[in-house]
Amino acid sequence: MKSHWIPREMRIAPRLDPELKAGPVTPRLALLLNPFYPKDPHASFGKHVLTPTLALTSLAGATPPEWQVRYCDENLLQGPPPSSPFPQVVGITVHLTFARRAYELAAWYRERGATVILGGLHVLSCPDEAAPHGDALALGDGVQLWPVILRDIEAGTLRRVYEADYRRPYREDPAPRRDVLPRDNFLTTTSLIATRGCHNRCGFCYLSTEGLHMPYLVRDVEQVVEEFQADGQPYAVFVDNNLGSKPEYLRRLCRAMRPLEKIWSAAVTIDVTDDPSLVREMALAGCTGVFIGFESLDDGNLRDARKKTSRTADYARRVDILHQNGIQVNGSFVLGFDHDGPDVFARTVEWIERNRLECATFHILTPYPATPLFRQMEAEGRLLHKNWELYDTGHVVFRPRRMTVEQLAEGYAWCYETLFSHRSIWRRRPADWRAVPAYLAMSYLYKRSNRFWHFLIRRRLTAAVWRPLVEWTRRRHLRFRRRLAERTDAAPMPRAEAVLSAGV
Ligand code: B12
Ligand code: SF4
Repeated sequence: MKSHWIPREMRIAPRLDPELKAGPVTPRLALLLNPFYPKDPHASFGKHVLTPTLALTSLAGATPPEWQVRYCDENLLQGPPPSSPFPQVVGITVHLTFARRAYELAAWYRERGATVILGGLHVLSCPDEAAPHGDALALGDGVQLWPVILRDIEAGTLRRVYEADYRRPYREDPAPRRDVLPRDNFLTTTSLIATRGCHNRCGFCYLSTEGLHMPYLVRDVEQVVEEFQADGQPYAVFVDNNLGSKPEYLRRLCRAMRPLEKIWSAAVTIDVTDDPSLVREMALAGCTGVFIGFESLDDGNLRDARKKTSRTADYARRVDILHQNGIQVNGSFVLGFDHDGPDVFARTVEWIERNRLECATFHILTPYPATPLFRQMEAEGRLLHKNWELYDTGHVVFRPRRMTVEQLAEGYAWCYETLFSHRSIWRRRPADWRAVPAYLAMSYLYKRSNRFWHFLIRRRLTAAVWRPLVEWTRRRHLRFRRRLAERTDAAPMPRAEAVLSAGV
């Protein structure tokens, strides 16, 4: 297996100085922290600065006005998190892959006098594990809990556990505060969210976590448009699990976004193509790319996962509908399901190339704690360990049914190597030659330039270098949209020359 370049600071979290004596606690100062996680050298480093998580900006938006808020994302490679002025409260978002780091940070801040609140997906899945590491846990929707927690801290009545479900009307949430973000460090700061939940409940997805009740809720389209406009960026990434669960809502959202003349990408399921007129509306509203969880090209795997989707034999036709509307397809594929044998890797890559997917991400099947898949694997004695750091979809953490652990690990690496090779990039070039230069620029800049990404991230040059490219894309996309709007016939459009990709 080829070894990949990865600098130390992308593998190992910054050192927390055990000797450091922090200054006095600053009352009503809250620090919001996104902990470090090791990067997968097979994939693009660019995805980590594509767009920020909305967890912390949403908490910032829900913070009472008498509190000051600071934001820190350790993955921006700017060294250890801040300690001067020293915060009264530290809120840490915890996912399973960076739970250990979150606990280290929590201990470090608590030793120096801060009150530490832990929240996020992993705290909900494993509250007993998280409990000793924080002064309080937030289980569920932090937008409701965070202001209550801060008020209890002020009143000296902090409880150990706070719980909120996701049933409150979504429109009642305050807008996330994106002004707390370091704007230079991200390709775009406009992570948007319009919907919550998903009409599916796949057994491997975190949405099927025990105790997580997340009905499909939508925000008012006007709120979403206002946030998009207010952040002043030309490009937004929707971080919704599935923006297309309610097609009629998506249509309304598209119509409301169209006059903004901006571009965006989003995750949807392939059934968004059930109605090609909806795909056209997406393109006319500025959609340049979609992230689609195809998961598998085997119907048996999808059935086992309880994913309600079209037959895999129909995927190719549906990808074409997106392409005809100038929408790039970033396909997500999960490897290691029970019907997958050692031939799955070559078959998947061959399919991606044949259908000219502009981008794809691969994930080794990973049983997230408290999901049906986890319980099944545990009951069958197939889990190799519970070292959450390796539950990052880049490592094999269970015994596959139809191949060995080594075959799965090597096959995963092979898929990325093959897909990022010059040969594969060239094979997947758009059919319309006018779209080829922009496609090649995107492919080489995004996927084959990890040294360059490292340089940009460290020097905080991500926005400076990418913004002109994004603006160039937006202008080209506006021309494409005009041509698309003028066409009344059903003849295929030449592909749009998009340069960006959801990549989430
Ligand atoms: C944006 C995003 C990213 C971004 C940024 C991630 C980051 N942490 O910096 C990028 C592209 C870098 C990324 C990378 C990855 N991601 Co990601 N990502 C997302 C995505 C699409 C949106 C996150 C978001 O903004 N959600 C909206 C916020 C508002 O929801 P939330 O985080 O749950 O926060 C709410 C509550 O949990 C709570 N809360 C959260 N934190 C805190 C803290 C406190 C103090 C309090 C009070 C409350 C609280 O309040 C919030 C408001 O209700 C989610 C899917 C999703 N829609 O959530 C996946 C998701 C989080 N990613 C996931 C994964 C697996 C990854 C990767 C490992 C994938 C890969 N193989 O590369 C990588 C690497 C990250 C890692 N090693 O952990 C999984 C995590 C699964 C799990 N059980 O942990 C998710 C859920 C996707 C999925 N369907 O599987 N990701
Ligand atoms: S379709 Fe995607 S977001 Fe929806 S439940 Fe399945 S994996 Fe999760």
